[in-house]
Amino acid sequence: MMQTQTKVPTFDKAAFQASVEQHLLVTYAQTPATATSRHWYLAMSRALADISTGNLIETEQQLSDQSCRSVNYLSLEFLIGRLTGNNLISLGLYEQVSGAMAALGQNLTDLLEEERDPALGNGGLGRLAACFMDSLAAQEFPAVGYGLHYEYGLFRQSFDHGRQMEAPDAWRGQEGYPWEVLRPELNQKVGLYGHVEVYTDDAGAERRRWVPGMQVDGNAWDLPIIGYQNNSVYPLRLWECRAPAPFDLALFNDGDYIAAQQAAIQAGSVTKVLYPNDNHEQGKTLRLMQQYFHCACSVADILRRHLAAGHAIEDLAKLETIQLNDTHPTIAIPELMRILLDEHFMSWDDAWSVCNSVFAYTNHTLLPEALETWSESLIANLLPRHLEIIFEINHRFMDLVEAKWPGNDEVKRKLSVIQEGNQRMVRMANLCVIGGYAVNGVAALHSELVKRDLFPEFDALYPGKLQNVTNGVTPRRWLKFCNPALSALIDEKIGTDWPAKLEQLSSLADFADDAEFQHAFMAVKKANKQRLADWVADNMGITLNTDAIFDVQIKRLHEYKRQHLNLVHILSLYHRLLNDPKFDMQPRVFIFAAKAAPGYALAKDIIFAINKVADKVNNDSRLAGKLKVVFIPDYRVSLAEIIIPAADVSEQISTAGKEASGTGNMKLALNGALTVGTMDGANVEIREEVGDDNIFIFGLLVDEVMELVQTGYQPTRYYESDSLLKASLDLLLGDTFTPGEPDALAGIRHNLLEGGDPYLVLADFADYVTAQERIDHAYRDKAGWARKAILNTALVGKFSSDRSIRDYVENIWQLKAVKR
Ligand code: 26V
Repeated sequence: MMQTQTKVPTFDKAAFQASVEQHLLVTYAQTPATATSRHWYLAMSRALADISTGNLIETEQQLSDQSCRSVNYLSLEFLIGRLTGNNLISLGLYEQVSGAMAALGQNLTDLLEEERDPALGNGGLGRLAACFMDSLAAQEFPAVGYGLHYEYGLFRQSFDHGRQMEAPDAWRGQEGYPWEVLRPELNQKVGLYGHVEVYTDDAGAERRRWVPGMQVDGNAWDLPIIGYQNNSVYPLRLWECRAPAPFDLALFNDGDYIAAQQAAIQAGSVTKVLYPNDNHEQGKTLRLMQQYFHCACSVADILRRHLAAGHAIEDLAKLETIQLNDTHPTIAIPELMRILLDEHFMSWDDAWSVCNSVFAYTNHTLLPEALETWSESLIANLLPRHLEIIFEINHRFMDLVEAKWPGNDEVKRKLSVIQEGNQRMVRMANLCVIGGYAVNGVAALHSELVKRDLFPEFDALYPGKLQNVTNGVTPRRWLKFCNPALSALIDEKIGTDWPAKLEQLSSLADFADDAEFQHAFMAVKKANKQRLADWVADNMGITLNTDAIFDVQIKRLHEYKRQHLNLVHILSLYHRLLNDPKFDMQPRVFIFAAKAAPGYALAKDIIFAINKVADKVNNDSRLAGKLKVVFIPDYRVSLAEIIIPAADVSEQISTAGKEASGTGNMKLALNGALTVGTMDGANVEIREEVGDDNIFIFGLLVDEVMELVQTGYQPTRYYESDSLLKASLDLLLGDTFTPGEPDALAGIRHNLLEGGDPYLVLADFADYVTAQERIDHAYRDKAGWARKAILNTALVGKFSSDRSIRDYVENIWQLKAVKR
């Protein structure tokens, strides 16, 4: 066994205990005699936050003193998950604090369960931002995360007779979140509405400036991002909007008192709630206010830091880069232009060259309904000066297009920031590509499709600007913390450096055929399955057999992710178990967890259908326990941390070309689950790493999907010619699963047949069934399965977000690590 040193700060147990008791008393008005577990958790976390806040301030000072180049990660979402347990690992204090709390009569594991997840994101994009912050801090690449301090995070989900119900998520509780610290010295003021004023400056030049109609306050809350055992702490700075009362209504909107009041009320609720849509843009004013508020506060803070450190405004791009997480913070581009032009009086060309070397943009989806456009009239009303600047950017860009493709109006129409029509729209993605120095997709395949299908002309116009950075996940949270038993086993075999150097896992491959290691590895898996089974029994009253295959699909609910393909396969198993005496299968538990956007009716119908099928299947004694279906409510980071270590099979079954990357696929493989997946997103690269024998690939390829759609896809043909498919879909008719309510599930069947099956579920069904049969067969060979599972863990080191961040650093951001 290799032994390695980790940096652990000295820990004064007595002083820490005193600090916890001090917080109990002073912050929460409790004594050890009156305190509940929740009070103990709060006081302990505050005591730890005292340590990290000190390190945060010192790190900030050091980076400012040394004039270090930093990345500013702008994201409307940071799905950070619970911080306390993870921070204990990063601080290297898990064992010590566990001991200190035990001596106070408290069990650390129980205390950690008291923390509510800060659910400040919807799914993949927000979770990626959280993993990236962790990896920036772990590798000490100077960074600030900028986001919003939503009062309510993503809604809490429950089921009422199988239907999704939504409730508000007041994640901070009554006492406030113990890890956050308010930074009043960083507050900003943000304008909204108003008009553009033309004036003559002292030199006699005509100038323009924005006179906002109202102003709101931006309050800065910092959460510490603690570097893994290195003492660097970076801020995740979340802006909270406060509307100062009274409003200057006369200035804001002469005459229309009611409209002015309404706008003022809206402005006061800018950061009330996270928008729960994932991949669907609705174009609401409040959402644009959120985006602008986020950008205005963040850009102002970046400039404040830059100028306070004594740098010239012209040198901004030398010291700062701004990464836009999808198009949600696009308005930062015209905002920076406005400040440079109107407040620093730079020439257009100088201002533009600064912008052009500061911003970079990540694209996370090709789905047309998710590509943001904002109506010109809405922007004109809320941000009149920004619209002028957008027009000027576009005007100059059109000259560039004309120079490249003289007289070609079609290409101009396509590339223009302004989309013509009876309502003119501003295309945010085009603005990002034009306004920044780099654009990246999030997996190799996705980045190719960005170049080939989404932005081919931009690729021709700006060679090299369109790049790839394959996503990754932090191994600290997604292996070391969530799977302590597997982590201990890995430590024993290869030492303890792997959480910061995940590529080292590859040496585990040497043990893939070692019977003893296989046994130990599968014993850990079994224990993790038991932990999940206990959770399900306690919270849902369903008993699970841990000898069964745990087959997991956990992600947002969306048609393109095809939870309904999984469902139709389950129906086919149900049909065969009941009707084909020769059919046999390994016992399987299908586990789902997913939230549907509250306005997405079909997604909610799919949840309902899975829940109804689960009710029937789980209680049908004819199935002899071979088939169980569990839909775990309220999917969130802390649930993923229990489900992922327990998974045998990882469902990654999106229609090829639709899932930009996926990151759950990486977490599951890292924890020894075998993927059943399409050639989509990062599945392609996972297959490259683990090898064809250790993954179950099925389905149409991207180009086959496109060709089938172009030549006229007819799902009914598949239905008519495949008796198993027909029988499975016909189970959705009648009241087999909805006693007394016939055809309650027929909407899904209708979508797949008459509705044209937009995501080609039926086209991929037969191949999916075959892939599932291969899984069933492979699982019967215990040693063979163990080998595959071990090789998955061993061979996915590439998907550490540390590697993703190094790719950004080397190919886009050009940063240097700064050690504390
Ligand atoms: C879009 C919208 C539209 C407006 C309302 C709010 C909202 C919120 C989020 C989104 C973005 C959806 C894009 C997204 O999450 N993409 C996912 O990004 C992951 C990280 O790169 C990637 O792994 C997933 O494949 C991709 O679907």
